Amino acid sequence: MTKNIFKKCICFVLCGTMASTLAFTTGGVKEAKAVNPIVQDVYTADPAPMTCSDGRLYVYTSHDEDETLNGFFTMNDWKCYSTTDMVNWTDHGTVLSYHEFEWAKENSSWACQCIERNGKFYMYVPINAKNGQTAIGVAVADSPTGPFVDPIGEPLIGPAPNYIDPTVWIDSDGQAYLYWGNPDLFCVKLNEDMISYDKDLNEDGFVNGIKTWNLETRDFPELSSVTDDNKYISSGEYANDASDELKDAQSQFGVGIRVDNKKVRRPTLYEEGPWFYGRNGHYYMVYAANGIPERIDYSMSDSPLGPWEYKGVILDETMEDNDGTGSFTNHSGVVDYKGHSYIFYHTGRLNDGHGYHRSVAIEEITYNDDGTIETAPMTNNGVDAVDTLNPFERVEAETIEYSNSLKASDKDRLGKYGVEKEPVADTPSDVCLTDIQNEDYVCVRNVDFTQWGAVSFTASCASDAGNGKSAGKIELYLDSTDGDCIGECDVVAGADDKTFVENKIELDKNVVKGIHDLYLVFTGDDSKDNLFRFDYWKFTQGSVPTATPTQAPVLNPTQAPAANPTQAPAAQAPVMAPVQTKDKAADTSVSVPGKVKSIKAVSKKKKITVKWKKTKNAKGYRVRYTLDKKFKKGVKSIKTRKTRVVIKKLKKGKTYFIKVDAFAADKKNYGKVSSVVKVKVK
Ligand code: FUB
Repeated sequence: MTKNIFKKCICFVLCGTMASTLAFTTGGVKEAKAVNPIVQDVYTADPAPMTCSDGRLYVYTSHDEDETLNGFFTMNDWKCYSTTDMVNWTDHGTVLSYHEFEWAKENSSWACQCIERNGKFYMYVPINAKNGQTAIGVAVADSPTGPFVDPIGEPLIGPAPNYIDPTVWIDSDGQAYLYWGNPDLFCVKLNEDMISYDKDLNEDGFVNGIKTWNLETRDFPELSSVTDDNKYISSGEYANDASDELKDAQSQFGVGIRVDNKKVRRPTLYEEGPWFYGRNGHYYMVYAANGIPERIDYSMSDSPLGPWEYKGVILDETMEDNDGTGSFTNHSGVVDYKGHSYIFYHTGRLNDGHGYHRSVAIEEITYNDDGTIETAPMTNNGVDAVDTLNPFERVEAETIEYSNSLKASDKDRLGKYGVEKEPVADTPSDVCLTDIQNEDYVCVRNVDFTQWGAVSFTASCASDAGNGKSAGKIELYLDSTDGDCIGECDVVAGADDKTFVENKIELDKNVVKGIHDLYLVFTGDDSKDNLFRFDYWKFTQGSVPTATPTQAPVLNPTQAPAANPTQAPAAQAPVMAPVQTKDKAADTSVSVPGKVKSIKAVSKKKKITVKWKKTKNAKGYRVRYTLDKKFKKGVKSIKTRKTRVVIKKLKKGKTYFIKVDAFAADKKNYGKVSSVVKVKVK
């Protein structure tokens, strides 16, 4: 990459020499990359998303160590990432480990969940107690990223066999429920302090504070000697012999063939990894189901304590059009954010991925009017952005959509970057990007430089290269590492590797404008394992003209022209329209295309071919399609320069709604949208 970079790079220097006649194209070919898995430098599993009062969406994950010991889960700590747009994730590093719990045995940091209450954050974790049995612990923090501490010095629940996978929800009346368990399902009603429960509760199915759904073979006498996996469990056959309890369990958590060592071990589909929540008056229990490989199923109820009713499959890699997981377990977390609904899960899709090297992925999901959830495909593409990234506010260097880290692909870099605690504590974020080697890069997506452009770039870095000496460079590319370089920032070392220094270069605001994916490519001494630590970066916006009646600037709807306008965190994860990427900051001087006419669509073999007439002043077209008549949910978009597209991998039997509009040469101004066509997929 280096030669390429230097050939293409047009350098801007601090003293302000500008390449005023810069020939620049913003349309570099986008590198083939997938958004799933969302973290590429470490293995992450068991995702637990949480919307936060700071407006960000956090996801807490367990962490599969690179070295798998004894051919089993090797997990020592929990990690945390956050986003405001669903595609760029800020790495907050390790936020908790089993070391925090004095009563814990090593290597047992399995699936966790965190929840906010009254300005505090409670993380529920399964850990092995010193006696080897599992237990549910709790840790509390004043911030979503910790530090988390054990407030009680003992397990919250247990130890007891198979106490894993806690999930927590605070209902609208303020009552918090904690569910957990494999293969039985348990529940406690947490006290308001979130770190205790009433152990004397002995009513409504609670015994000593715990309500249990018995879901193992041994719980049903009629299954105790069964070795014929079909006799009781295959649909229908058990019906005559099964007790009412067994029938009830199966109606709540599904009926399936569940065989382990030739014994029928699980009489229902429920396996583990419950995710409990309420939404629009319905309660949901989403869980890993159907044994190995696990898929994600769900049950619903009108009450937080059941009875549950089995509702079906949300994610299943064995279904058609799935990109697969490559992991024998699965574990999900479901959340609404900025008007969209998502399911987080894990796969083994990173380089050297497998059942003990898992990685977090996300899909968008759709709720039907009755609250049921549509089955979703598991994809490599992941989800679309729901917001842009504001480069005029400090952006943590560990905010990343994609990086060429070790595990992203076997073709990628030889080392891997990491995050580490900052050696200085006076910065808002306490981690920085580290282990940066020559030709590493990170990409951040949908960076909105606005129509007024960016005039400078600043990067805060620390290095041991020697005071005033060069530690390397950060090269900036728009839309591709193969695209044109918009600037090259020298990283100059400070007094020592703990001293962060701001390095600044000037940019041409006529070049760095609009919405782009930004690639930060690190270059320097090839022999160094860590060129520099990188704490944050930011751009400075070009001056914003004052709006007058005759000169009104065209604003995008989420962005006022005042200083650093975007991304003000809203109190409660506000509902926002999905971002139509790279079509903001419209320029009124270009010829706006007309309305797209004569749109026709036909379906064959799970594809839809859409055609329309050529439109005046159109540089290209945007085709939007969705299952939602109102175009509010699950809208996907394809851009093309032709007057025809083939939409692939659609759901057979589903009816899609499609509309097309044309964009101008500036790729920002759009003409009127065509009429909507409706097509059933064949
Ligand atoms: O990550 C360890 C275990 O694997 C979790 O506790 C289960 O939910 C499964 O994902």
